[in-house]
Amino acid sequence: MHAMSAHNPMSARLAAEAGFDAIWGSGFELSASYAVPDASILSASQHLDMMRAIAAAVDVPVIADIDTGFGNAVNVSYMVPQYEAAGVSAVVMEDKTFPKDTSLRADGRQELVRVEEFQGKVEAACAARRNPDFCVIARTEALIAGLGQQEALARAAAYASAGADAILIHSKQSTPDEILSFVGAWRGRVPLVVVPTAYPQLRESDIQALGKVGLVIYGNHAIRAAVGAMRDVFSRIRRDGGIHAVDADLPTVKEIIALQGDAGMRELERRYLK
Ligand code: SPV
Ligand code: MG
Repeated sequence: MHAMSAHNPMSARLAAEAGFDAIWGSGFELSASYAVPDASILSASQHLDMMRAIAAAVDVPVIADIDTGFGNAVNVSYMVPQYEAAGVSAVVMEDKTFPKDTSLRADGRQELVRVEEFQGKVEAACAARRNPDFCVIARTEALIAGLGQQEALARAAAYASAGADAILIHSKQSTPDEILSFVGAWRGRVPLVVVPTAYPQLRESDIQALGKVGLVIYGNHAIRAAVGAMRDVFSRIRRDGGIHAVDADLPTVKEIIALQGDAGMRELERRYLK
């Protein structure tokens, strides 16, 4: 299964249209779209509201990135049913301290909570869900924090025994070695989740061949694509002194109208405007 990041309903709709199996409700992307660091700066309700809007816009499952769970196990217990009610299918919660720092920044502040504390948060998340099919994915940042494979494996096993349905193992090394070694050593029964942003050379076929990875998340490609495209078009318009040259290179207004669900609106008009 492959999930593409999204920061709003339109990016989610484009990801679904491209054929991704799920939407990654990325905290990094939402923070970036507000032009703030991915460091627990946005509120839980800002993220929750966006997940609700995304879930309403697509038919594929939404996997919500709830960072550290917005506090302790009590906060997690309160938030999980709200994500479920918002139409989300899974949450990913990481074992960092609140407020978190983003994982992929060089020299970020990466402090982990005690294993027992995070087990309590995983247990609280599992107990709080109403639909047994709702997935609780525990994410360990042990490799990101530089604590090594033994610590990462121990944490992953502890979180699986606390009830996590899958373990997200994150790495920021520029080669896949660290992740490949972890996956090879993983003896747990639950599947793994990987986010190959930092080691993009690892392809889907390589990951599938490992056999233990159930989900690949592309963590920030929607916002990076959007930033690149906007930068390029905006600078061309300034340079060209108008929109005459870029116009032919952009999606048409008609295409945007279609993506806004115009066909559905016209159908409602036909049926109900009397
Ligand atoms: C996100 O997309 O918000 C993630 C993945 O959590 S990462 O930014 O790589 O930590
Ligand atoms: Mg995140």
